Amino acid sequence: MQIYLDGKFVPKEEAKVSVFDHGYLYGDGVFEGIRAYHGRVFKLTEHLDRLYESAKTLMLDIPLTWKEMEATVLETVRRNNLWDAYIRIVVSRGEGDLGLDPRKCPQPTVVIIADKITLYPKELYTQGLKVVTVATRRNHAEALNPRIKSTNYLNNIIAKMEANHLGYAEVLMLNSEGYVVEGTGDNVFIYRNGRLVTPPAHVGILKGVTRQTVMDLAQEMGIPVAEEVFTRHDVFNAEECFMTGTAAEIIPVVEVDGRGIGSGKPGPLTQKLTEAYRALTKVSGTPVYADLEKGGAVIGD
Ligand code: PXG
Repeated sequence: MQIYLDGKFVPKEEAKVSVFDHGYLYGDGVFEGIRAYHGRVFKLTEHLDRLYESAKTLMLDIPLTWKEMEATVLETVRRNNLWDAYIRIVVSRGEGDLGLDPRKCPQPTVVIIADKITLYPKELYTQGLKVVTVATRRNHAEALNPRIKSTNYLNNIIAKMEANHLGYAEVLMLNSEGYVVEGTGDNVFIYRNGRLVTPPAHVGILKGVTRQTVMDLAQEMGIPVAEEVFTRHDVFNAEECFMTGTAAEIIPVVEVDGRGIGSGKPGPLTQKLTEAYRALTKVSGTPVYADLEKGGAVIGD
């Protein structure tokens, strides 16, 4: 495996970062998780835009231009001869001293990993997911804005641990006012009375790339989509519920806090959107290999 680290491609064994890196010491950094399907990187522009926006808010100067980053992501996938991949970009504050001060970190660290994708078990999609809410609330946007995809995921990890402790794999997180916001690594949608609803960004969510893709697909299907706040009560009484994320794509949610959602099985709209999403991933994205457009089958360099 070849990993991009600060301007060079190095073998996995040599891809080492300093223990003085503030990404390690303080979780000071930003990241993206992106997928490639059939030799094309899905929604690369949207992921890179979000990476640069997260960095801007954290006053973190990414040492590569947007265009250089795009080219380097494609090159990382190419060097590893991958067609289907999970890509991780991490930009951390870089090496500094033991204090918090980011001004002591002159050079951000840039890492790009492209690995084989591990798919979730099929049962997750056919049987659906049972989730719970927990006591830990999503970060307040005025404390640590969830729109920043930072390398500090303790809020989500604590919530996930609470769910695990109760015997569940995933959480439906609430904000400090009790509104439903998102999962620990996925956005949430409910469907009721012919309308698809997802929480708006201002309640404190990461604006998921998959979330936007699903909203676009629903619109194309003629299904009204709204960004509105809602509570657990609205979820319990929804006809369908699902979560969206780059890794999981669209996962049906069939139970929340012991209440079965709709029929208690993955709903027909969830299934229809899943099919549409999968169809889209097959045909769209930034080509990794130059002659992909011509139907060539060259793998790697
Ligand atoms: N909300 C949060 C908090 C996320 O971290 C999403 C929503 C979905 O966004 P996209 O753009 O992927 O549709 C995410 C992203 C994991 C894992 O291993 C998940 C994410 C990030 C890192 C790891 O489950 N999710």
